[in-house]
Amino acid sequence: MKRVYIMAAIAIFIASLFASLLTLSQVHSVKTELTSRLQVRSETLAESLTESIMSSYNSGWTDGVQKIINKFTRSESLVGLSVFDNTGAMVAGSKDMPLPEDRNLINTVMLTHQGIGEFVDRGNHTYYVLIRPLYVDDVIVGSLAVAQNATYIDRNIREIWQRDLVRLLFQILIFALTILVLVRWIFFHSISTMVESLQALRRGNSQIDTIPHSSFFKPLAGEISKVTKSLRQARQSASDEARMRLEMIDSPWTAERLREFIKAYLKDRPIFVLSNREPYVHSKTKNKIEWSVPAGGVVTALEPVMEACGGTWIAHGSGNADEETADKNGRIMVPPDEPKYTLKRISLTEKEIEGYYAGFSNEALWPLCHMAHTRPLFRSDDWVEYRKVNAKFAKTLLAEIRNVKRPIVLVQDFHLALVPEMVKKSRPDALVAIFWHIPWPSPAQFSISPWRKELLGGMLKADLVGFHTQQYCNNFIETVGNEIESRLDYEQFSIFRGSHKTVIRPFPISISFPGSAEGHAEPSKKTLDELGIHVEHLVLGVDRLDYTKGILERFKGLEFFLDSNPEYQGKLTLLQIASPSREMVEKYREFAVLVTEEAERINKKFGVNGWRPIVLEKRNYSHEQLIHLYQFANVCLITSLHDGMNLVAKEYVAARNDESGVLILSEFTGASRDLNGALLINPYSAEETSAAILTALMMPKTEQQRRMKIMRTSVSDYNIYRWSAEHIKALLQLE
Ligand code: GDG
Repeated sequence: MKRVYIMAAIAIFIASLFASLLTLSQVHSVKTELTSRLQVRSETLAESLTESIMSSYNSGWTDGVQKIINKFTRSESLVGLSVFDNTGAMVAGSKDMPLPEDRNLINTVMLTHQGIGEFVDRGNHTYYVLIRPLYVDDVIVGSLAVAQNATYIDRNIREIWQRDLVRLLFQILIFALTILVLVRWIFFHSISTMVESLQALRRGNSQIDTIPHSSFFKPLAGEISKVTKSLRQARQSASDEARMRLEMIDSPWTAERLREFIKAYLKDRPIFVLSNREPYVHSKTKNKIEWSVPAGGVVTALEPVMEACGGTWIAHGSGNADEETADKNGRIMVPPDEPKYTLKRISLTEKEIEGYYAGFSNEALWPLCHMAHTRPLFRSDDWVEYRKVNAKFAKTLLAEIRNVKRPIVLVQDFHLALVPEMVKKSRPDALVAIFWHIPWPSPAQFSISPWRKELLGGMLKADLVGFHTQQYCNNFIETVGNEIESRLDYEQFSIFRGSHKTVIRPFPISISFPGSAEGHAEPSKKTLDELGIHVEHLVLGVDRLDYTKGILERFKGLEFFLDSNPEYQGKLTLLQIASPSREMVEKYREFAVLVTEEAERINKKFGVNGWRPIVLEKRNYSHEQLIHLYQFANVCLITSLHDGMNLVAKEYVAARNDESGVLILSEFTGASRDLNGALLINPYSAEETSAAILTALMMPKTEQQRRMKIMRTSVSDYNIYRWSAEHIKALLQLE
C-alpha cells in the first residue's frame, strides 16, 4: 500500500508541475499583451500631448504647460504628466507624478533620442511612465514624461494564478480520490479476495471458489484456478491415502494422517489446548510490530499438532503488542503468515505473573520436580496467585466451551495443575487430559511441598495424566499413594478417587519429523560465518538459559577435553545457543552471569589468535537458523542435569538428512530412553563428557551413520503426530 501512495504522490507531483508550467506560460503571455497595449496607449497619448505642449514652448512654456498638464491629468487613465527642459530640470508637472527613481533616465532619453518606458511602484500601485524627447526643428529642447496606471496588470496576473491554483487543487483531489477508489476497489479488493480464496484453499476449504474474474485479472485468475485445482486434487489424494493408512499400524504418522485421524475419531468435536506459554508472541519496537516463536519445548511440540488439527489454544499473552494484534476478545488466528487455528490470549497483571509464573511455577514447582540441587522456594503469596491464575485459565476455557458438547481439553504442564479440577467442577462432560512436560520426582522429593495434596487433587480430576516416561508415571502413582486417599490400580495404571478414574500413561513427546523439523533447505553457513566460526570441529549446544540444562557442567567437560587433548585447541569450538529464559527469576539471572563468567574464563585460558573455544550466544534464534546450525554440527552436546524429554536431541537427529554427526546425551533426560544411537553420559562427570567428545570426534562415518539411522527411525516412528494421536486416542477410550 505504501508503494501505491508513493506512486500516487509522484503522479500528483508531475501533474501539478505540468499544470503550473501551463499557468506560468499563460501568465507570461497575458502580461506581455497587457504591457504592450499599455505601451502603445502611452505612446499615442504622449504624441497627442506633445503637439499641445510644444505650442506653448515659444511663449516661455511654464504657465501654458502647467495649464495643459492640469487639464489632461483630470482624465482617469492618465495619472500624471511632467515636462523637463533640455538640462533635465522640471518645467512643469502634475502633483504626485510617479517619476522613476533614476533621474538620469531623462538625460539618457535626450542623449539617445529614444523614448524609455519604466514601471514604477508606489505603495500598492504600479504605474507605467513613458519619457519621450521634445524637439523644435529637430533640436532637443526637453522631454515629456507620461504616467499611466498599470496596477490592473498585476491584478489580472494574480487572478489568473488564484483561479488556476484552485482548479489545480480540485484536480489533485479528484485525481487522488480516483486513485484511491481504483486501488481499493479494483486492485485491493480483487487481490485480497484472491488471497482469501487461496488461504481458504490452503486451510482445506475445498468449497471456496471466489477467484475474481474481472477482465484485468483474468489471466492471473485463470492460472491460480488451475493451481488451486491441482492443490485440491493433491490434497484429496493425500487425504485418501492418509485415511487408508489410518488403520495400517506400520505406516508413518504425518500431519495429514493426524488430520484424518482427528476427523475420524473426533468428528466435529473441537480441541482446546491450555498452556502458560503462547506459540506466537507479538512485540513492538519503534512502532514496528513483529512476531516470534518463543524458545521452549511445549511450543515446539504442540504447534504442529494445532496446525494439523485446528482448534483453540489458550495461553498467557506475554508480548507487548499481543493485545494490539488480537481482537477485542483476545483472539487471533495463527500462524501469522498462514492462519490455521485460534490463539486466545489471557492477560495477566504484574502481580499475577510475579506470583504464579516467576514465583510458584519457576521457583517452587520447577526445582521441586528437577533434581538439579536448587532448593524450591515455597511462598504462600505465590500459591495464592497460582490458584488465582489457574482459575482465570479455567474461567476463560469455560467461556470458550460454553456451547460445545463434550469438549476435548488438553492442559499443558506444571503451570496449570489445578485447572483440571476447576474445569471438571463446572463441566463434568469435558474430557480433560493434563500432560506434565517435566520429570515427576520421587514421592520423598515431592513430599516437601506444602501444597502437595492440593496439587495432586487438582491433577487427579483429569481423566488422563500423561508423562514422558514410565519412570515418571511410576513416581506419580507412588506419590499419590503416599499423599492422597485413593485406590491405585497398577494393572491398568489408574487411580480411583470416589467414582472418578484417572489413567496415568507415558507418551514420550517428540517433534514433527518428517516435517518442519527436517533440514529441507540447502544447508547454509550464514550464521556460522556471521559468528566468525570456521573451525574443523563444531560442537553445538542449544538450550534455554536454565540451570537444569547443565551448561556449566558442559563447559567443564569441554575444559577437561581441551586440557587432555591439546591437539584439538584451535580446531574445535563449542557454540552454545542459550536463549534468554525466565529473566525475572533471580536464580536465572545469577545463572546467566555464572555461564558468561565461566565461558570467559575458559576462553581466556585457551583462546589464542582470535580462536575461542566457546562462542556463547545469549539470544533467541529462529527454528530455521537452528536447523542450519544442527546441519553443520559434528557433535550435539546435551548435558541436562535432569530433563523431562529434551527436544533439542530429537531436532538434531531430524536435521541430519546426511545421516552423520554424533549426539552426546545426558542419561538424565527422557530422550535418553528413546535415542539408542546417542553416546550417553553422566554430565556431572567432566571426564565422561570429555571422553564422549573424543569418541564422537574420532567416530568413523559408517558408525555415525549406523547410530544416526537408528535414532532417525526412532524419531520418525514416534513423532509428534503419533504422540498427539495416541494421547487423544487414550483420552477418547475413557468415555
Ligand atoms: C520442556 C521440558 C521437554 C531453544 N533455543 C531457541 C529455541 N529453542 C527450542 C529448541 C527446542 C525447545 O526450545 C527446547 O525444548 P526442550 O525439550 O529442550 O526444553 P524445555 O524448554 O525445557 O521444555 C523438556 C519439553 O518441555 C517438551 O515436553 O522436552 O524436558 O523441560 O525445541 O529448539 N527456539 C527458538 N529460539 C531459540 O533461540 N525459537
